[in-house]
Amino acid sequence: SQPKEVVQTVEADSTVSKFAHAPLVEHIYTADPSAHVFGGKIYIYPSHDIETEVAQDDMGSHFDMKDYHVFSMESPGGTVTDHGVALKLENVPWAGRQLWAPDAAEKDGKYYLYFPAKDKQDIFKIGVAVSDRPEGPFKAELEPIKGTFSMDPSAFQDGAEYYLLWGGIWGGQLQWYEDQKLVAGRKGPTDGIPAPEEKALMPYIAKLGATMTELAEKPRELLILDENGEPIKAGDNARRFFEAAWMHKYNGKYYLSYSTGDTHFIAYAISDNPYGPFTYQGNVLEPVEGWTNHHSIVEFQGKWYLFYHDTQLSGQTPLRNIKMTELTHLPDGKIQTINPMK
Ligand code: FUB
Repeated sequence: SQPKEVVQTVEADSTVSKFAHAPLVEHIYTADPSAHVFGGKIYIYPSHDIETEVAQDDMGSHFDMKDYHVFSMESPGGTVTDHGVALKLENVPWAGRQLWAPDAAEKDGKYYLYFPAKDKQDIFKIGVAVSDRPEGPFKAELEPIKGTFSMDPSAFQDGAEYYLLWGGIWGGQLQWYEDQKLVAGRKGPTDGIPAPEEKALMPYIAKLGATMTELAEKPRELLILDENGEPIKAGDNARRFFEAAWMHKYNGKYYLSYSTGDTHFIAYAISDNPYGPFTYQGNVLEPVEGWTNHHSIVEFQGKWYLFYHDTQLSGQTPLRNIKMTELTHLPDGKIQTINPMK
């Protein structure tokens, strides 16, 4: 049966100062908000956090999500509509557990939900589900997308081209791969993490094929360099990639933003090319309440917005709430760092 829509008014007034840094919804826990503008409306594709009996561990087992809800809003600060359950874990034939951070893309009137889940062998893969409507419900493909691994997919459209980005270390399992192949015997969050003076693990990108349900090419690493043109090192915890890769384009430049994980920043790097190399610039967002930091950046009616989460409603890391605030690109192309408390 079709889930009932829940409508929640965030603020009566639609000015930025009124909505900035307030939870967008309070009736369920939500996290990892990927936002896009489809048909003139803002659609948000978040994780749906739930309370669980699963014990906390270093691989993030306590993030035990079982479905996705899609939200929409006509304008920042306006009414937020919960369109109900868009996809359930039990309806993904290959998945075993943990529906983590998703994203979506639109092409030719069809909508594609990209999502990570652990397969029946407990290995993260990235799946895709399809709908005729931005809010779903989505129907999952029978198998994960061939050639993908790890988690946190995000979709980036550049004109007629669509790309998928992904990856995440520790609980995201990226450190278990060499040359994109799973190395037998790697099990824990640090098995396979390079030594501190070695190059950090980087996110991946691949162009999507015409069907949007397959990769059109072998995935490539998105290299992030420091100010001297050297790859960011694995021990540079305040700047190295951890998870939550997101790409946006501003003034002809490509911006790659990502979470630094254990140092809790959303950092960013800039390139002239979607495949990189990218040069580290600084932070988009300072640490939020709760361990994880995960975001998206989207333009709506000429203004830019940051979507992110914290744990304001629960005070507990696995029970998060999504938020949004305005984002500013400065005249030199840098992003003004956002303090989540202001
Ligand atoms: O929501 C589960 C995981 O927590 C996400 O996939 C990560 O990015 C972190 O936010």
